[in-house]
Amino acid sequence: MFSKILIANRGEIALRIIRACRELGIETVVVYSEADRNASYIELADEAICIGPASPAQSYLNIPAIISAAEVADVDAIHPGYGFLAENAHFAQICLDCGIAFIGPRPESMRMLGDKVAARELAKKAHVPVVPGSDGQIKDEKEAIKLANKIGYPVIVKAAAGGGGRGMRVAHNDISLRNAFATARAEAESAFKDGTVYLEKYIIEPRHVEVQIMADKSGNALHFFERDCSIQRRHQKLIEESPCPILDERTREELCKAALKVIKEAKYENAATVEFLLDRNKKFYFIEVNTRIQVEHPVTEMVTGIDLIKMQLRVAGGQNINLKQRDITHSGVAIECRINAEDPDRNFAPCPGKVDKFILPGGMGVRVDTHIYQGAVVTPYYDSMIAKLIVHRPTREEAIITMKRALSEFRIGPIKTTIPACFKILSHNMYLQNKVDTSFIEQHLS
Ligand code: MV4
Repeated sequence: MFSKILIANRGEIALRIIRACRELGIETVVVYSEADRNASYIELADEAICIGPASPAQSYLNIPAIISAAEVADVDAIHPGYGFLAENAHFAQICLDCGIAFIGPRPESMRMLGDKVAARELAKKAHVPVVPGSDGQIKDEKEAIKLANKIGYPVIVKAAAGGGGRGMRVAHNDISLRNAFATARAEAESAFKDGTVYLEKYIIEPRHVEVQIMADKSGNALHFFERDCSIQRRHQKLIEESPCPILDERTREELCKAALKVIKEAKYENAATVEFLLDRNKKFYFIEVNTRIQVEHPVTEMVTGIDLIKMQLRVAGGQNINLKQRDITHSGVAIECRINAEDPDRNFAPCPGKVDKFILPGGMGVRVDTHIYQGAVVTPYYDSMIAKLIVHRPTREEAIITMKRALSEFRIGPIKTTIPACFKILSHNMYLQNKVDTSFIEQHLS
């Protein structure tokens, strides 16, 4: 097991990782930018090292500065959290080359699954359903049009290097497909320096369902059931829940087994999330794999009772998972609301500033993961998420009631937050009746 690790991240996830390390008896070194010098978790880490100015390129993405800090502090491993360098295979490789463990998958797995065309082919090889579409990449407009006419419109052109919604274009006919193909390719070329694109049938009003996986170095892989993340705005999730409220037990088991097949085919290790789209007939289709721990991991922790960050640290340190799949059960319903420093009345524009008022909710079934405190300053340099509010109750109805109660207790001012937007969604009939899909916010909250 590791005796000391470096946390290459900030905010609530830095605090979350410190907490897991403390329980495992692992010393922590946190790196921070000049903008984060007053961060709460700096007090809680065993050591803290400033790695540069506020701009992410000069601090949290600055590989030489982070590796230097790791060398100076003499750590065994680096935890990348999510975002920043978490899915950067080049960074993971440098860690290994410097004799520092990377708390995540092997660089080769990251590189392979980061290529959505390769991931799709891997899923096919593992006999996991993928959205009908191209075999490998699409080379030109002619090929795209021929395939679109075979599978039927609408179709979606996606960048192989994309993910999270970047470099995607929908087309409804041959003419718009010419345009979609050219713009998706150009966008991919400029954003990722890789213009490779592929084509899929466009699934109308899907739900986004993802399966949590953990795998050790000996090839033991377990699933931790699914999360429904359909409440998103512009590919930013706002509310997540587990289990997915519209899945029957049989489909759930098939979905989770399918996710495991993909992970085993990839000989993957550490935490992963396998993403699927669920169509109106509740048929699921693999879309991509995220090779990191995700923001919404706490909903899975609450329903399974398992600390996923501690598990990541153990398997990265070489321990095998001492559980069988049947030992992993889920009970009740967990919901997470992301509290972002954004103004829902101004199109969710970032709303940085000093937090003068900060009163936390609590009570039965309530968990808050946040690094914010009264007097903290939310800067404009990073992601606007300032807290995650998670509830865990026996039923969905009770979880919604508790979440609304907790949201109404949560007082943050004078900066604006997504608290009122979350409250509105949780009060909406469509949400209560499980009639939401990924277009819900655009359709009902604008
Ligand atoms: C799709 C799709 C419909 N059909 N693929 C968006 C992010 C990326 N992970 C995949 N995405 C989508 N892929 C096919 N074949 C619709 C989306 C999509 C979406 C997916 C999940 C959550 C929110 C979304 C919002 C818009 C589009």
